[in-house]
Amino acid sequence: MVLLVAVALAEPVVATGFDVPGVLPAGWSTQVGATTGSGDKEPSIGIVPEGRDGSQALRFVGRGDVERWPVVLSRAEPAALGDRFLVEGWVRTEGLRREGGQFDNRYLGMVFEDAKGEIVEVGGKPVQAVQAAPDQDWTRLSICAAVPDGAVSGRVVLFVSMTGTAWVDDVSAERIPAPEWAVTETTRHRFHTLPGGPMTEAQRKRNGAILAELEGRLGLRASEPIDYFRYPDRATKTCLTGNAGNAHVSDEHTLHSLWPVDSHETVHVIARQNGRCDSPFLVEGLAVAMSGQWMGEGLDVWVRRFREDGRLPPLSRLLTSFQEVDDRLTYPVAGSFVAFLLCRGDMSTFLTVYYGEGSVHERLREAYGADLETLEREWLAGIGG
Ligand SMILES: [Ca+2]
Repeated sequence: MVLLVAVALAEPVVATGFDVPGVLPAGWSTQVGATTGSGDKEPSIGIVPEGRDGSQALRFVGRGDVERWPVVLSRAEPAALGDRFLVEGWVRTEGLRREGGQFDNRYLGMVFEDAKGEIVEVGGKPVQAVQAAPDQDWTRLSICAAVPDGAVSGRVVLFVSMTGTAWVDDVSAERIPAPEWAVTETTRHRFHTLPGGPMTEAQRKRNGAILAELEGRLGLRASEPIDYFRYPDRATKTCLTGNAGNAHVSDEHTLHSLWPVDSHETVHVIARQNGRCDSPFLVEGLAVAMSGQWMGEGLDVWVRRFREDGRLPPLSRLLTSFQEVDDRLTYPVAGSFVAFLLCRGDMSTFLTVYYGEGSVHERLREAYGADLETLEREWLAGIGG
């Protein structure tokens, strides 16, 4: 986060210490954020001389009999898709707890609105926010909020809708311009890097070699050059892409990674350039199977361990609910099963299942002449242990 601000001059749009006694800063307002009854009793929200270093601060005092909970909002600032805002603030809390039907809101965040003033949700949530701890001394909270498609403005939002006391001071929001990526092109890649997250010449060559090797093993070619974005840290990747994972693919020629060399995502990109696979189990299984290991250990070692622990789910469940199961379990299991299929048949047989239509059960039966349960038994028998 610090790095982003350092490499690209950020433009502050909101900055207040809540230092005018008794009144909210110019442009700030309140509106009802939640109700826990039909009454109009509100929490005490005001500016008090209890800020950091003896200054004024905004204070929320909630009680069990409150039924109408206001949010505190900054004025609307223009926002456009692609913009990001770094929202920061200092928060102190004392005894925050839910009573009755209260909601667990104790956050600093940003809310975005469309041209009609309607909230534009992000990932099913109205606010991109960071929660304060229930009891904490002055702590700096920060959140990077990405402007969603359709939004034209954004506001900083502060919300406490529970019993207890919270103080907020020195709130700011900075517009973070697009970062200045350094680009190095090779025949097959465009490597994009930021200061603090470089990629050496040897690593670029290694990525090129991995691409060629994987194409050979898959029998597929990535016809388009690959845009490889390497991030210096997870906070920067999350802020810039909205995806907090170690690495991901955003379209058929673009991968984003924390690592300077990435084989797993390269498999995804090659596969995506050659068609669509509708099964996350097969997509991740193929990428893991190609590397032959998971977090430094053999795939079958993981499966044996899960079986001994009683944690190995039936494959039928992974086929339907892959994203609902812990990925520390799903990835090596899917990888091990796909590796088994690649031993049982050849790559092109597997790819008919991968790119096939209809249920995965039917595709497996057609390609391997056996149903899922039979294949699963064979696979586990081969793993032993
Ligand atoms: Ca202050």
